[in-house]
Amino acid sequence: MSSLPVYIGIGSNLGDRKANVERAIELVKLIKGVEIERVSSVYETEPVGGPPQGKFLNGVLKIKAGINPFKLLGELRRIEKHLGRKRGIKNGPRVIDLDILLFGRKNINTKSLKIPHPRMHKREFVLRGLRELAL
Ligand code: PH2
Ligand code: MG
Ligand code: MG
Repeated sequence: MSSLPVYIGIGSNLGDRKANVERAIELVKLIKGVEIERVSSVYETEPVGGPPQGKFLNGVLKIKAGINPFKLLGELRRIEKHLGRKRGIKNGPRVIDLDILLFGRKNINTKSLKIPHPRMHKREFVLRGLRELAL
């Protein structure tokens, strides 16, 4: 199976943030067709946008994905749900957020999935992890 380098952004600002991030990484490891290549440090960041809310823990994962981007999106949504994510206000507080940032060199622009992630270049909390993994 051919596989592509994929970067995933992780964020949490509700509940036990560190445990949420760690459990999410463990669950990503279990996705069939996915291998974790690298994990950035996990760092605390000020919330960007949305209502007043607590600080985030953020990090970035580099994986090798042998599944297509829509299948991966479905798996990440399933993990978010499993960890207790409720869909609420836009950019509001969340137990866990798993965003596909880059999927090889693919460009995807559908309602449910946009790759590269349309706001990643403006978000220091994402760039910090990407920068680390690019070293
Ligand atoms: N995610 C958002 C909105 N704002 N701010 C920080 N610091 N970290 C995030 O992960 C984050 C955010 C929407 O997904
Ligand atoms: Mg997000
Ligand atoms: Mg998201």
